Amino acid sequence: MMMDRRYSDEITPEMDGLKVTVAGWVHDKRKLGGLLFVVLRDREGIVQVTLPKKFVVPEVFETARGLTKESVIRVTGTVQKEDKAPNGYEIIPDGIEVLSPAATPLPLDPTGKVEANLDTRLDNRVIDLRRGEVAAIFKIRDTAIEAAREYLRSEKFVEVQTPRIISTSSEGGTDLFPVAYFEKEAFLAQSPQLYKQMLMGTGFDRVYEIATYFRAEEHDTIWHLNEVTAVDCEMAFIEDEGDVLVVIENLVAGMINAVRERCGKQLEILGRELNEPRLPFTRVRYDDAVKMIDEAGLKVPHGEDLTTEAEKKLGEIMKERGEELYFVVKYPLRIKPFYTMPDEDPVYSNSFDLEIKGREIISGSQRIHQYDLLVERIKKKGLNPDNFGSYLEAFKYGIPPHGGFGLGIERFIMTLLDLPNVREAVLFPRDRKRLTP
Ligand code: AMO
Repeated sequence: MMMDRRYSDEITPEMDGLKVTVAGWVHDKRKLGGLLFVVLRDREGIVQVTLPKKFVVPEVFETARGLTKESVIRVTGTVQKEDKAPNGYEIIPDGIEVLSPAATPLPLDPTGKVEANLDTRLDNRVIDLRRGEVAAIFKIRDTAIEAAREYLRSEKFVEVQTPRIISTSSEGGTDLFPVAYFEKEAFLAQSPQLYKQMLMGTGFDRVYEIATYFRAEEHDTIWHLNEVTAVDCEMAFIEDEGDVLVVIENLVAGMINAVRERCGKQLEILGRELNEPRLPFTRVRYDDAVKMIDEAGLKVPHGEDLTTEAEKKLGEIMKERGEELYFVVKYPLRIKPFYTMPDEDPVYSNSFDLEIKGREIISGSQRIHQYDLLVERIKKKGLNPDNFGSYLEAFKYGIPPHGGFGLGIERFIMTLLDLPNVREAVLFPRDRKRLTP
């Protein structure tokens, strides 16, 4: 049977005299004259357990005295109104049970009083995640994903799961992790790209996946991960990429507003305030973006992808105009993946990125749905159409005009909360050097 226990925030001073059970970690222990205080921490906050030596059973007092910090305990006792205690109450115990003792010394101080660098924190992530500020990030992440699902469902998107083991690159390029798959060549999926497009030929005309992208990029930056979580969408029967932009605006605004409304406590812990997003988001053409960055004194080669530095500069320019969220649209076709639909002027493409404060969070486009053009573009990119057999096959038998995008959750959370490193937004990050924990 599950323990009958209450979270710290489910107990109030008005429950004075009531018997309760709480369970959690020993956050702190203090002695003051004939009093022993054990501060217990659970998911929702802290509870003060007060032991006046004279009034508690000697064994209970001895158990409390012997507790090491971060041990897991269960306490049963009586609620007592106490203005000086956190939340206005304390618990006078008549039983303390050690469910799991913690060894000493601790590899990391979970109260955060002793500062530790990110590497040490990630090495000891289980203990690091006990800290309120760290846990708050993941509650917010959970809420953002929950809101994404709510919005997409309300717009009739169907949640799907596509293969994580694939036989060919979906994004072009060589950033693939090989997998030993019997006698065949296989890789971890860079994205669901080819599968979500194929699904557009099935009748499921709006799909999304909370996907994992595996990217074998050798970057070692505050901004790159080798394992990414994304909200990955595809929708059919669009006129052009403009229809996709509207879905993104509502999706992103929905995610931000849900965090604003449901995560007040977590935002307060993190000391962050979020502005309500203003719709529609401004669309800046790639050409204009390059011009603006150029005029601000940073040279960007026209026709190339925007560097991190260039994006940052554009973010500063847009911020001066009061815009934190904006699209960059109509990138040169040359720098976009083979599946991207060319613009009427084929130098450009029906592609876009969503930027938040100078950082790319989303990338997407209208896709090519014409078989011949797709084969031509694959060849033009120096890829071999034979490697795209079953994908190309789907385009022979009726596939509607479609488009979609991928939203990187970690980058979204990082920029939204102004975190200094994208790794802060992953429970157990995978990067160039890190494979454990
Ligand atoms: P793209 O490769 O631009 O597009 O990825 C989409 C979004 O995923 C996130 N992302 C990353 N986040 C952290 N570290 C990385 N190494 C990393 N790589 C990508 C970013 C990025 O905007 N198939 C297309 C999407 C589409 O067109 O539907 C794609 O994968 O937030």
